[in-house]
Amino acid sequence: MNKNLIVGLVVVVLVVLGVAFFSTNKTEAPGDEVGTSTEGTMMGDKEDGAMMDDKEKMMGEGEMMASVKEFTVEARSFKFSVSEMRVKSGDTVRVVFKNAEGFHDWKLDEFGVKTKQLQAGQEETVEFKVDKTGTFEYYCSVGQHRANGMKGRLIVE
Ligand SMILES: [Cu+2]
Repeated sequence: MNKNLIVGLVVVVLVVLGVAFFSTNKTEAPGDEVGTSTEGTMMGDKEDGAMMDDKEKMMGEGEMMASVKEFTVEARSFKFSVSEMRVKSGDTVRVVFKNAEGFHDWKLDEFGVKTKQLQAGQEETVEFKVDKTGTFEYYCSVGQHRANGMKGRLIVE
């Protein structure tokens, strides 16, 4: 009888403890979930932060790449005032072409740019983006002007 009573008590105690443990676990469980989701949010924030950093870096590089290089080229018979232009790939090149004397134009085949053929005193501005590296020759396409020295080099690095 005593044994059974003790076993009974132990069972009751175990059940009570079990219920207490279960309910404690139950109340802790939501806390754990909150903790996990908070971690998740924090990780999410970190990822967002990293992505923003990357975007900022890309924008920074983009801004550096997207600079406009302007050259004023004066034409005379038979030469250009600028015989060499150095730019970086990705740059936008702006050529302010001023014809000081004679009848001339400014042409660059590889990038498909050219001014109209201008009378003395006229000027025209052309703008183009360079997306390939190399050395390209610009020239005057009037008559034999190119052969006579009206040419120059655009160097894209
Ligand atoms: Cu010319």
